[in-house]
Amino acid sequence: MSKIQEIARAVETGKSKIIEGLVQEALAEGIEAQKILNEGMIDAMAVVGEKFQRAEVFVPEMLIAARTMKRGVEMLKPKLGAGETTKLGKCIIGTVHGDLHDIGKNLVALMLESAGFEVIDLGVDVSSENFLNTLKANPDTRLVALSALLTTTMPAMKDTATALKNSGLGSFKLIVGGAPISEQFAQEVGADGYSADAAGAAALAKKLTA
Ligand code: B1M
Repeated sequence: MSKIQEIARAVETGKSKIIEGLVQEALAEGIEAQKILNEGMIDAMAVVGEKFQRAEVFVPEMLIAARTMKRGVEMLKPKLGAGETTKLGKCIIGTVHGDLHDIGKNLVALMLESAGFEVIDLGVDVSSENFLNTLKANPDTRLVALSALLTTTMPAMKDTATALKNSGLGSFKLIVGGAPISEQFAQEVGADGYSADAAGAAALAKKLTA
């Protein structure tokens, strides 16, 4: 079994105690951090999702897999962040109301930070009011980034996007993303941009705020 396969297996089966060692070994073998993330971890989470759909695993197993991935990502962080020194301004990010998924959002935050944004991460289950209040307190915000992982929280994303766009606060760009989100939905909610993944979100954010 390759190191990447071992990492994927550890994420899938929630072996959080061994993940750090495996990631360290993979890095020592010269495997790129992005490859470890994509093929070892993100793909493994997709497998967990498929198993959940087939009722082969349940919420506790998804949670343990998520914890394992988070520990693994912590090890990759220094390698994933390009450490750009350009200052691109403030960015507010959060997962919308009703939604507790944060791994993808955290990756987007990490990429934005390494692209040069000062990231204000509001966490998960973030209400429109919380986004608006944070924007009020930070009128120099250049970017607001919304994440949603559930089809059932897409309406909350729409509500938040509408509230932000109608607030008349600041002159920020709005980007959205997450597994159920599409370019078309992004346009429907009045976002300035959509990206399918974290690296794309950072590139898009840089372009929109340039
Ligand atoms: Co949940 N869950 N979950 N879950 N979970 C999904 C999303 C699901 C697809 C699983 C499935 O059925 N196949 C399904 C949603 C179905 C749907 O809505 N169509 C689902 C469900 C149903 C649920 C519950 C309702 C289960 C229940 O209770 N019965 C429940 C809801 C809780 C809630 O939020 N209110 C629930 C709970 C959980 C846990 C808490 C146990 C856990 C999350 C832990 C955590 O995040 N801290 C969890 C997990 C782990 C998953 C899966 C297995 C993995 C998600 C993940 O972290 N992926 C997921 C299955 C799947 O995704 N295939 C699933 C890895 C991560 C890197 O990818 O987050 O997609 P992702 O991020 C990507 C892109 O989407 C993008 O960039 C990242 C990659 O670079 N991206 C952005 C994300 N945000 C972006 C923002 C951007 C741009 C790009 O711009 C701003």
